[in-house]
Amino acid sequence: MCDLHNKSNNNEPNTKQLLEGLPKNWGKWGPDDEVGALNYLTEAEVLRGVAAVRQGKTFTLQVQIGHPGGDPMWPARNPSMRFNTLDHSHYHFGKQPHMTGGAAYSDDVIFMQLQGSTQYDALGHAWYDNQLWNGYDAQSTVGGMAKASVLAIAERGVVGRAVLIDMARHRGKKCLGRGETFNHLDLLDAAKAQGVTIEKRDILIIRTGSMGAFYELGKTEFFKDLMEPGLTYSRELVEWFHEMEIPNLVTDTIANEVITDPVSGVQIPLHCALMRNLGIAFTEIVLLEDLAADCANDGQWKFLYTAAPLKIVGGSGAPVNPVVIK
Ligand code: UVW
Repeated sequence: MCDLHNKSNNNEPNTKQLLEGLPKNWGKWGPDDEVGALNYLTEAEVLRGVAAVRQGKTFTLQVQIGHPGGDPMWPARNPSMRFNTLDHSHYHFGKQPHMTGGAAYSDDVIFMQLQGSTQYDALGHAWYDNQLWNGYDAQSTVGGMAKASVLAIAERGVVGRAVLIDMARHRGKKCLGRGETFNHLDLLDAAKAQGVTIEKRDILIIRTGSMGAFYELGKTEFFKDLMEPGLTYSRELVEWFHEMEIPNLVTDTIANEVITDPVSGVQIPLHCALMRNLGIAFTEIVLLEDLAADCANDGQWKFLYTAAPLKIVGGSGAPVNPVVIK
């Protein structure tokens, strides 16, 4: 796990060695930067996104928190729990707060993992070698993220031109298979087949069909020996993301990558190479079924993307409901 426990075990493959010599954007936007590659989304990029709007159709990409079918998330995390603290039952038993005039209202609370739904990861969410994005000390994560928390992304917001690459549809599948991988060359092939160009500074949205499968299969079947499909690590892929100045990677999977690199055995190498080293924002667990079906129907795979996670002080991630405008 990305040296999360700072152990050096000589028998294990090593993230630091794997990523040695690959590009880093540390310092590029100053010593205090906490939003990384989102800095690429300048005013000109926002206008490029606006220029991609053609029809006025809108789509929201968040999965439902507390859906009766369950909350899709990393299996080690716990599902959300929402409770009413005030509803008609309180009025029925005379336990309600008094409101002059007779108006009534309901209240509730939720307990959830901040990464337990569609979410932005903070840039400091994953690290190795005791350093986070921009070189911040891993000590700064203790008790809440003092550096590179999700708050910085939330305060900034994310607006730009996005391109959807439908890898599942490109491979003639409803959903990619268990552990099925693809790389940047596959993305380029799929883009060509879709008739769209991935341009420099595009927000990259990738559909594998995985979230659709969660609701179709049900959570028990979905989580059985879970091995997500996804992007797979290579040095060329990391260099491509760097050269393309991709600000934000958005996918319908839990981890935005195959969790274990099939070649080296290193786990979550793209969290380390793209998020920690290049400062690329990660948005995970989006639901793309409606958007992808619409794009396949009208052939418009590029559009304006807007999102802002919740402003959680010290958060390593936060829920978000991105909105796409075609
Ligand atoms: C981990 O990588 C541990 O989590 P996530 O997929 O939510 O970023």
